[in-house]
Amino acid sequence: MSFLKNVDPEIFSVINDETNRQETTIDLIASENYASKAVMEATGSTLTNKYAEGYPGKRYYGGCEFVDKAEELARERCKKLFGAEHVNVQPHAGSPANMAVYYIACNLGDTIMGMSLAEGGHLTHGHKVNFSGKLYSSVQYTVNKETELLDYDQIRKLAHEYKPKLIIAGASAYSRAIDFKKFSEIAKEVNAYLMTDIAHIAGLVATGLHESPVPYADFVTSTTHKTLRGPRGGLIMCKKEFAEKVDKAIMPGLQGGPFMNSIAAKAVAFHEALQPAFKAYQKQVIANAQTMAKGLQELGYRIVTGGTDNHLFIVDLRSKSLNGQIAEKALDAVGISVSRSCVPFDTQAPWITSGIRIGTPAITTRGMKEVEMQHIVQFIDEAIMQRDNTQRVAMIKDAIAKLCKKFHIYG
Ligand code: DSN
Repeated sequence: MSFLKNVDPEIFSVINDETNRQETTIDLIASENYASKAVMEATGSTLTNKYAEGYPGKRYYGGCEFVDKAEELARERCKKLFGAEHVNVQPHAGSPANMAVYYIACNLGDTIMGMSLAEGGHLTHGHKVNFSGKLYSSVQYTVNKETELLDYDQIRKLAHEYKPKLIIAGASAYSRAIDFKKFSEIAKEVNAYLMTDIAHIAGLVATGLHESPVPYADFVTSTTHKTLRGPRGGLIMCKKEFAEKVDKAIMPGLQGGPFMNSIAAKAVAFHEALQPAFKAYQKQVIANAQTMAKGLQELGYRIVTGGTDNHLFIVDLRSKSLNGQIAEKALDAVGISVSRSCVPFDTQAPWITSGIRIGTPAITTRGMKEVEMQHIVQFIDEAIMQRDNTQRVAMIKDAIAKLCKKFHIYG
């Protein structure tokens, strides 16, 4: 980055510091990953200079012949990866992808039904502080109080009671498989559209390690930077019958010029995800999450739902008389990043929470396997329980930095 170093030493220094932070600490934030250097080269390419409002072959600007190819490659590769009939790769993020679907499926004020944020859903699935809860009448389903699993009987009952125009299936803090077929049956019963948001599990879905919603849902949205390990961004997949509506909802409905550099980087990520190594990676992501969840359970931590089928799990810190905020801070102090998380029916404020969410996509990209998971479990436990012992905290931090040195983020 010699140009950046000369032109803007302050930002150069910030980026260096952040790279160093990523290299020397353990990232257990379930929604993060390390995009490949190839993805980053595409993101930082000349395609950032190009305006291309419209779609391949029909742009409102000249000089689009090469970016057209990039977008066509991204669309075709994504279709192949997920077996989708139509794909729009222009959403800047998951939120506008979801917004575009609501825009198509509903009129303002219509009822939508999604999973509540506190029980593992997402802000854009109808939370009252988000556009989705302000512009639409939002009904929220939760999980079963006993099992902490999605309760399809409750979802069916709510759907029949409120008759939503759109049902949203998908989560950002749910560690078990989602039955998309069952969701589609419920949606059909009440004549609702079904949107599935697979942002978290996209990599698992792409490799067949989680049931695909593509055959069942009218719309499937995702981000591209979580388990899918691409650049930051979003996408929408849909049945052919909705193709034109989806494209129009994104442009001109919600967005202007697409980020062609990001679209090229998405194409690179889809290409990488189509390789056999990507399936092996996703299998290891799950194996690592299961190893960590079991290890923490053996140390007396309660894991929400009792374990995990995917890349993440939630630790209920009430089992150690602690809260999420304290644990997040204690882990930060030794160089482990997690995000605090509500547990189902949490009585703590969302800023405090009773849990932490732990995910393995990033550390698995570094090449860590079961044996490292066992070490990390020990580090987590000690960092939390010995958080007031300054000497011990420094020793754990040092041990973590040593572990990180063996697993470079760009090896
Ligand atoms: N905020 C992201 C997460 O951490 O799960 C989802 O958008």
